[in-house]
Amino acid sequence: MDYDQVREVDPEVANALTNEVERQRSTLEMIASENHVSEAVLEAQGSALTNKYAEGYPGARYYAGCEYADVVEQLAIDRAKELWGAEHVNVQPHSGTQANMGVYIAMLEPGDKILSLELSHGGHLSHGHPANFTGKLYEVEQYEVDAETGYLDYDGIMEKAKAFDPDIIVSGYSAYPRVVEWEKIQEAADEVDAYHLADIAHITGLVAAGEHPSPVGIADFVTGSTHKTIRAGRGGIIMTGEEHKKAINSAVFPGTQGGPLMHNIAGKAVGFKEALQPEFKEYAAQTVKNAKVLGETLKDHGLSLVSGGTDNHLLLIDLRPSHPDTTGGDAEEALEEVGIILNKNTVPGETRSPFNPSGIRAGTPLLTTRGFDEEATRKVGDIIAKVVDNYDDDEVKAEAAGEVADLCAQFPLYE
Ligand code: DSN
Repeated sequence: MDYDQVREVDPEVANALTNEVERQRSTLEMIASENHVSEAVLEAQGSALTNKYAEGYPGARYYAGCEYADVVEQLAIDRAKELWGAEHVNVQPHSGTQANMGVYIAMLEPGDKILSLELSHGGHLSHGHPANFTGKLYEVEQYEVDAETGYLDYDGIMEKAKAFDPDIIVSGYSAYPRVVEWEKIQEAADEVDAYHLADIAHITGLVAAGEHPSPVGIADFVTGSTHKTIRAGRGGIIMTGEEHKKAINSAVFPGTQGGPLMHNIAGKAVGFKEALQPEFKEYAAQTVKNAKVLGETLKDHGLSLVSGGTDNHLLLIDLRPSHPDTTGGDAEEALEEVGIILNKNTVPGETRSPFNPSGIRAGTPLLTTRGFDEEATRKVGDIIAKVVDNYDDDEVKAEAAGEVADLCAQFPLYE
């Protein structure tokens, strides 16, 4: 990855690109929503399809010259149907948020009601946060996880649904480490005659591989990101039944987007093909095993996990019980110094601010892509605990940085 042609035209950008590859190679990336896509996916995303306008859908475009765009988009759709078993798939959303927007615009009117999980309890901006279009266009009521257990409170969701009478209930989360019982949320939606949108952005790959139960066939709409655990080209996806096909397609284009990003759709098609191979199931299973081992290791070192552990690819660490004077920002910064990249995160019952909250979130999708097994992941847990314990001790951080460098060398990336 030398970016020779970019370098000839624009050395400043070329340097930033090669530095970014080097940064990813030489640090342990643990942001739960990220992944390292294959070089095949990178190549597809950098293809000449970026030049093509293809408003419309395969076989029904507004412009000429779409024959290869049609091939690529149809392959992405067919493969997605095979991966997730949905009747209808739209692969055009530019992101997970755009996918959610497609559903809201298709099914709701401004002023309609959304019931969703509160952001600091693991929800997402596009589920109704006041700073997001959802919070401005719709009336929003939010549910929370159980304060004691950190698990979703399904009875509480049912109660809120009855009291608020929403038009849509949103499930699926950004920082929830446990299995989601989709049927229970569907029961609440049925009770109040609301639609159910399951946003599986984080767990698309786990659902496709059978490592997490699927909401497809339960919820009316399933949205996702295509670059997280599924490890395909960057963007979003909407899945639904035949009955909503027309409404969803019209809401994406022309409702909320113009020309689809065909190069990204090519990256989705290639990544979906990779995810249909048997090795992907092993990858997803190992991602979950690694997350569990990471959680156990951190607990052995005295750290507290929201809900006490994980069933999926991520962990939410509440620093308050073990390190009352250390903020998520302190921990994020010290870990970045040693080459472990994760994010500060709010925790349920947050007592600080979203800008410097009380927790950190860590995921194993990227380490697992590099080939980390349980033993190597345990070492990462040891390093994280040591750095959090000694976040202002330069000697400890220098030792940790050396250990991170050794692990990066042992599990090379983009060779
Ligand atoms: N930014 C993503 C995450 O980190 O969860 C969600 O959009």
